[in-house]
Amino acid sequence: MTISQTRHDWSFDEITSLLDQPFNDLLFRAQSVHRAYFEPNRVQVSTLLSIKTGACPEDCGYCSQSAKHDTDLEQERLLPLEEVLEAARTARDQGATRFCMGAAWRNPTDRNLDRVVEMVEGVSNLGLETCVTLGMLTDRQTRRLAEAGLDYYNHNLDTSPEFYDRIITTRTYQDRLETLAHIRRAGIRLCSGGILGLGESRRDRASMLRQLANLPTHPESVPINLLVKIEGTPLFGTDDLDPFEFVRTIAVARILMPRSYVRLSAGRSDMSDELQALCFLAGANSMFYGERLLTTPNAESVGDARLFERLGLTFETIDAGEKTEPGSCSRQAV
Ligand code: SAM
Ligand code: DTB
Ligand code: SF4
Repeated sequence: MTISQTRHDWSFDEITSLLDQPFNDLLFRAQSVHRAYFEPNRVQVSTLLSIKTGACPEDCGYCSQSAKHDTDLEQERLLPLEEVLEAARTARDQGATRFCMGAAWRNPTDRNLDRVVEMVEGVSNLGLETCVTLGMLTDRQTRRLAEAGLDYYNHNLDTSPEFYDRIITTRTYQDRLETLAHIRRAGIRLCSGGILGLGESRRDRASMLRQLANLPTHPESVPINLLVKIEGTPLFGTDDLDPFEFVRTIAVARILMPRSYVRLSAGRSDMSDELQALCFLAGANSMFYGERLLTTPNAESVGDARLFERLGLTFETIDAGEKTEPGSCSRQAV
């Protein structure tokens, strides 16, 4: 397959007709695109750590950390630097190349940001790529993170603009888009995707993908989460999504954003090995690895290792000083 220009002008109809294709046709096309841009059997691996847990003023209907929901979560203040670095060392020794730190804030205060900056510098000195997700940022805060050498900022659109206010009412879609623009302006790489299984329709999934694919530059990393249903959240008890819909959405993300890493994110612990294999076939080439996501358990590492062996997949590695080049096949397998 020839490598074509990436597009930023996808129409809603084009995207729904991709989602509507027969499953085999869609997967064949997604896998062909994937092979044109990436080593097909390599998966980038990130490890997550919640650096500040719970008591969040936002009301995201899926989230254990909202102060507005009555979940069993234990709140935690911002973790001490040494504890974060210890977790990062463990993640690195287990094969992660990126360490993602998440905080349950609507936005960080400048004082808190000073402490996150120390964490970013410390984790970076361990030879890991850094990612943080801290909520909304001002331009000045974003520049500060860029100066600290932050590699990625995670900020998800979560769902379509049409479905959004069924899930979150304390901030708007436009707020999310503006934070994404601040991050881009500061030259930080973007990690932005969404959650499936919120009760949205296929049209909503198409609309969310359209938002991501028509950004002026595609996010370098596109996490596709499957809702982790958490007791006490408004979305607990939502009907299960047809797993093939999840695979279809990954396949279409791969086709629309061919150079981006598509991450098979939250929800793997509820997926069979066979479903995860289909996600990799559809073009997912990144995942979270390690005991926990933010507040919930992740798929077990021993199971992941076994699955990788059975599928002949390998973890991506990074050479000292190298940074990820999306869709460039510049990395090596172990
Ligand atoms: N507070 C920040 C924010 O919302 O951007 C950062 C942390 S927030 C937990 C990061 C992302 O995790 C959310 O945007 C959402 O996409 C995902 N997430 C949170 N809870 C989830 C759940 N129960 N299931 C699946 N994904 C979830
Ligand atoms: C993303 O898209 N998913 C991650 C990360 N970015 C921050 C978070 C998943 C959270 C799953 C539920 C939990 O553990 O609280
Ligand atoms: Fe807060 Fe982020 Fe959870 Fe929303 S997703 S409640 S902003 S921690």
